[in-house]
This record gives sequence, C-alpha cells and structure tokens, in this order.
Amino acid sequence: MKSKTVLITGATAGIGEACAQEFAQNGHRLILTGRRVDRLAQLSTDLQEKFQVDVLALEFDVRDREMTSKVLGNLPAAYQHIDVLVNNAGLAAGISTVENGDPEDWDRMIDTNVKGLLNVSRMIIPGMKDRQSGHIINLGSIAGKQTYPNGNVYCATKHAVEALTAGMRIDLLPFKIRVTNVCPGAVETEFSLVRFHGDADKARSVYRGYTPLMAKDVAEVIYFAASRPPHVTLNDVLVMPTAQADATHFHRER
Ligand code: NDP
Ligand code: 8X3
Repeated sequence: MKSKTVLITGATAGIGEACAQEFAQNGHRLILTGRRVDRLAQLSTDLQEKFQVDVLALEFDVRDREMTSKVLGNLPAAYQHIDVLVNNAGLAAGISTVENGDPEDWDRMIDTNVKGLLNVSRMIIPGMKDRQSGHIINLGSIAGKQTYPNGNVYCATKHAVEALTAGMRIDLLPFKIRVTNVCPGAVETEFSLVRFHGDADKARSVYRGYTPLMAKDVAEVIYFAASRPPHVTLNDVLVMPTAQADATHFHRER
C-alpha cells in the first residue's frame, strides 16, 4: 500500500510497539502514543534511524479526555491526515469475582478500554469523514466474545469494544471508512504483569506449558488488515495460539 499516516495508541509496549515496528518497516509515517515518555522517545528514535520514517511521539493518557482532545486537536500539519487509527491502548487490572473486585481496577479498565477508545476515536473520525477514507482498527479480544471465570469486568470492556466496532462500522459506512475488530487470545506481553499488579511469577504462569502468541503475530494480522485494497474490509479477526481453543481451554504440555 502507498505510504500512510498511522496513529497507534499504547505503542510503548506489547502489541502497540510491535505494530509500530511493522508499519515502520513497511515505510509508513507514524504517530505513537502512550504515557511512558522515555519508551516513546527511544522507540521513535530507533524507528526513525532503522527505517527512515517520520515518527511523532505523543505522551498522554487516553483516559484524560481534555488532554487527549488538546493533543490530537493540535497535530502538526504533516500528521493531520490520519489514514489508519489502531485503538490498542488497554489493560486488564485484577482478576476476581465482582463482589471481591476493586472498584479502582474497574474504573481503570472501563475508562481506558472503553472511554479511552472513544476519546481518541472522536478526534480522528471527523478528518476521516471529510476525506471519505480511513481505517479504524480496534483491539478486541477473545474476552470480547466469551467470558471466563473472574474475568467479568475486563470481558465486559472487550464486549463493549466489539459493540463499538460494529456500531462505528454502521455509522461510518457512508464515508467509506473501514472498521476492524482484531481479537487475540493469549499474547505474551506486559498484559499479565499489569493485570497482576506487577507480580512477575503470576504473570509468567499465564503462559506456562504452551506457546502463546507473540505481539508480532498480532501486529502482522493488523498490518494485513490495513494493507488490503480499499474495497476489502476484515470486519472481525479472531487470532489464537494453536494451544488455545477458546477463552478457557488450553493445552499445556510442561
Ligand atoms: P501491554 O501492557 O504490553 O501494552 C499496553 C499498552 O497500552 C502500553 O503501551 C500502555 O502504555 C498502553 N496504555 C495502557 N493504559 C493506557 C492509558 N491510560 N493511556 C495511554 N496508553 C495506555 O499490553 P498488550 O500489548 O498485550 O495489550 C494491547 C491491547 O491488546 C489491549 O487493548 C489489550 O486489552 C489487548 N489484548 C491483549 C491480549 C493479550 O493477551 N496480551 C489479548 C487480547 C487483547 P503506557 O503504560 O506507556 O501508557
Ligand atoms: C486478553 C486475553 O484471555 O486474558 O484479552 O482475556 S484474556
């Protein structure tokens, strides 16, 4: 595909960072966002040097609607024409029954995964509508299709992403804007470290005994979706480790 401007939220780690690598190596101009400014700066420098692409790094929290609007409403001219938005920033916080859950964890998940996605999308969609082109790729999950024990609130946020993706697709249909839901199973990133509030042993145990997806595996799927010709949309992609049948069935060998 011709060179595009691609905005990736949550590019400081995991799937977002792998997407940045994937789009950069294919020669696309990037806008990378996240809260950890050191990582953003390092990644931007690395990609600029390695692939000679333009990179704009933007530090903001997608939960902060005012800041998100301010930053995305004042993009430098060269970055205003966004062709692809990858709504990737997201997290799970905690894993427990509802009555034992921490309401602060609920707020983090709902505010990031649902409202954060909306905060970013509302700033990017008008330009796409004006240009009658664009592609929004949302990070759903197997957790947006099924629920699993103690996953209640995280699963609810990813079910919301599924609904928002379908809703956006209908609303944006007259404007030739593609909307894709990419739904991975288990991917070994910082996801579980964040979910278990920094407990590395618990995080590692999630991926014990089988080969999970790597962030690059998901980034390649996202790049494939983004690089289809304009008349082709991948609406919904469920991508799983071979050792995972659904949200709860894993084949562990070790
Ligand atoms: P990581 O924890 O490795 O990366 C998450 C990214 O999101 C980081 O760059 C982080 O940046 C960013 N982020 C989190 N909260 C915020 C915030 N409030 N504002 C801005 N950026 C934020 O996780 P993954 O790469 O695994 O997750 C990426 C997406 O993929 C998520 O939406 C997740 O739900 C989804 N997913 C993950 C799966 C998995 O098994 N790993 C499976 C299915 C879906 P920073 O902290 O610097 O702000
Ligand atoms: C992340 C995958 O199965 O932990 O969305 O919910 S899972």
